Amino acid sequence: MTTATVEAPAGVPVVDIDPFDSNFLTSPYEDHKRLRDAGPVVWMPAYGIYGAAQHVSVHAVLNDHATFISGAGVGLANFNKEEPFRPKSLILEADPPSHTKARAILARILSPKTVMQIRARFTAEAESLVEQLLERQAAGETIDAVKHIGEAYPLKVFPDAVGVGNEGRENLLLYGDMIFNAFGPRNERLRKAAERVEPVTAWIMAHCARENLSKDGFGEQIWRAADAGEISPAEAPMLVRSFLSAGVDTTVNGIGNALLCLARHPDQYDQLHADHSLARPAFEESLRFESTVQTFFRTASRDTELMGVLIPQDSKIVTFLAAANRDERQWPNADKYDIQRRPAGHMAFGSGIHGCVGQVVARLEGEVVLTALAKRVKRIELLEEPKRRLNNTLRALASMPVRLVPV
Ligand code: OVM
Repeated sequence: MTTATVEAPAGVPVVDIDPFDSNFLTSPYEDHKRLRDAGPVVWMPAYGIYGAAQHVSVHAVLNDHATFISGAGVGLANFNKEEPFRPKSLILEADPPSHTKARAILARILSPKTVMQIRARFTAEAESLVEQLLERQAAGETIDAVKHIGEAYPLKVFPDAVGVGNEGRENLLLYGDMIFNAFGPRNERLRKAAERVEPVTAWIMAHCARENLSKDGFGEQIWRAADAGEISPAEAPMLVRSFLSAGVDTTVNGIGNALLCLARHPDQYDQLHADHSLARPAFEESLRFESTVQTFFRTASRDTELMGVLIPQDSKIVTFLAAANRDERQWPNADKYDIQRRPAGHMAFGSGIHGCVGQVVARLEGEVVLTALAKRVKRIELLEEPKRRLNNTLRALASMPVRLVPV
């Protein structure tokens, strides 16, 4: 579905691509190149929005948070003109000064010190998962790298860390699919995901309540910030909601995409298998090569100029994080998956004041899963072509039957 075409502003390269079309979402990389090559800032008549796909322009937008604000929504919808899909996130869809306060609390909870405390548990869970999967495979079961690793691992460790009980955790995947679709247009994909919006949202909000969170998790720490008067008791469940919104479907697909990269590039897996210290750089390169969050939007808070293009106040601009991560102006052999690369400055976690606040936990999950596999598995063989789960924002997978060849 495309909205009415708004007239193209003079002097801006026009790219007539629908970035929420199924073909685009299935294989975006050639269209990403078209977007980059048209210029640092383009006009997209399909939605009447500006677009940035080069590394330099994505970086410029995300690092000027006063001009390119988040409070009017980080999806296609302009919250100054239309009702948000759900009550706004206190961190994602907020600007300073209120953003600063929410960010400080989440950053303290998701700190490197926290990672030191959870590391042993996260490692043990990854090792026992791989062990268990090898046993099930030996007993004749087919392993699905999406369901049994990409989904199973984050659905175990992250809700455990937040302090959410075991019952109904599949709601976290349904909710993630819904909210990441909701950053795009109100197309068929969103309508389908939103069919179950009421029970799923009710489950999520129930698990933001203090009495449903364990005493030793990240969720309870939010409530303690409310006790201390840093936030109001009404704000606490909304910040817990951010954990449950941003912490699962992202790492699920970050891990899934990494496993697909490694299965498709056996020479790269060989290197990881030979040197487990490559787990972290391999995860990082996978994030660059197949960025989980493909796009985020900003809204111009005033008339401005971006790399020679005039952008009127209230315009929406989409930043193609995944295209920036394949920009040949930034990365030598950008389309080569190379786990030795160390792609510092990639945009998969965003950039600037809204850069992923959970990235230390995401990296921990990726690292320990890849390390556990590298130790026990000498090759990941694809048994069938993996199936995609198309989402307006996420590069997501539905299934990936594999054989894990044990050492
Ligand atoms: C939030 C939220 C939701 C989705 C994504 C995200 C990637 C944050 O509710 O704060 O960050």
